[in-house]
Amino acid sequence: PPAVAAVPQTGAEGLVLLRRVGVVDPGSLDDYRAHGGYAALRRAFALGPAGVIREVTEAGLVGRGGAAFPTGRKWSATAQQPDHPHYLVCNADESEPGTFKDRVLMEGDPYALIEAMTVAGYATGAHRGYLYLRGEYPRALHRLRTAIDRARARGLLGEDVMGQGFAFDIEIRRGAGAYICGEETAIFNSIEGRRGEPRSKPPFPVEKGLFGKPTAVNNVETLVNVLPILIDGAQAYARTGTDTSTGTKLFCVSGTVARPGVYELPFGATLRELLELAGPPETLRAVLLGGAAGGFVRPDELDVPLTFEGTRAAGTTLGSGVVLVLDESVELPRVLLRIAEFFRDESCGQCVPCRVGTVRQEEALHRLKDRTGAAAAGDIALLREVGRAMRDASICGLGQTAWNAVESAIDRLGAFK
Ligand code: L3W
Ligand code: SF4
Repeated sequence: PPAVAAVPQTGAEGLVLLRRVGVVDPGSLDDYRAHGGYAALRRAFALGPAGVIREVTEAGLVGRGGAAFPTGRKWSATAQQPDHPHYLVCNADESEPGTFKDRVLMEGDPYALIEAMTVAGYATGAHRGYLYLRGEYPRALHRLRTAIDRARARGLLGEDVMGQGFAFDIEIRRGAGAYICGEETAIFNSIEGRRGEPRSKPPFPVEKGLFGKPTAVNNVETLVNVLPILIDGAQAYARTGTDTSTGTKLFCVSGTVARPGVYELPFGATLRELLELAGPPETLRAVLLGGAAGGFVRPDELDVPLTFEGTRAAGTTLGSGVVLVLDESVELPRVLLRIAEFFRDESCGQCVPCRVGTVRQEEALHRLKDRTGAAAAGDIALLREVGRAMRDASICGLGQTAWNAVESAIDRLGAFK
């Protein structure tokens, strides 16, 4: 497939995560090193595992996969577990509709992810890392495989990484097209050779994860952030962004914009600023923020700051950085039906609220395609009831969030009025 363009919008000097994308030769370890590669791992060895966790915690890094859980807390909890071995899992099963940022990082700067995983393994006491890669990313697979082989050949993976007495290696496992395998505990089942179904939490992976052992699971973008944190220091890193959303964020802009692609902006930039960079449509209907599990933003709300706290206050979420732009030509009921079809299709079927609820939701939206006002009231009431049951009683995030976008369209955009 063609690579998605990484759009440097703040000038190359403003880029942190994308700074090497399109600049380095992704196949060359020497080129990676010439552009600052492996300085972060060297610094990690100087700090020691506890020092690395302290930097990541003080930097305020939170997960970029959608849930924004503090990375330092996750690493510290994993490192402290008495049970061994510990594992590291990189969630690279990027499958949220409208999400393609991790792909850009993995295709354009694969050694950065390998280095960041090595740092994470060192900090959490893991000697083995699994990179769970979306099956539909063949170019990323090829480049990551090459990067792992070359890093191993140079002693940057293996029994004695950088001659520091730390053993660490990485194995790639590929998904096979199931969205649910991006859920962290479904990844464990998939790697273990079982059906890709989520497990109930708690216990959280930090305590009982892969093969029942303490496991740190992190998204690709989260891990890559660790490199600038170690190189620049936690305080310098945290100067970008806001108090509670530090650093920069990758946004996946798609839909009716002139320049779709991946944009890197400091947290706190507004949605309006991002749309200006991407070239907004003349007649904007709405923006779906945070993807299928997120919510809609109206044209009069574009000054919402792109932070975890700002989007929450606006009734949506930043999620994994989906920015899906819809103009007036879009038929909203069809978009909602498409989202409902997706969740019905991807539900693993393990728990009743989600297995049945996603079917009932899709049926109601089918009926609502041509209905408004009083004729729609019964089905909207049904959607609310089913949505509440899915949110309250589903095992995992898929069922818990399957009604978010539909609810947002009804309440915030007046769909079916
Ligand atoms: C230790 C505790 N660890 C929570 C860990 C937990 C996980 C992380 C977040 O779903 C969301 C979902 C999608 N001790 C802990 C703890 N943890 N409490 O923190 O946990 P959680 O359960 O809040 O979220 P999750 O299951 O990881 C992620 C939404 O993101 N989403 C999905 C995006 C898809 C992609 C993609 O394709 N790349 O990211 C979009 O919005 O719906 O709500 O590690 O173990 N007490
Ligand atoms: Fe499976 Fe849906 Fe239940 Fe998650 S909520 S475990 S996807 S049936």
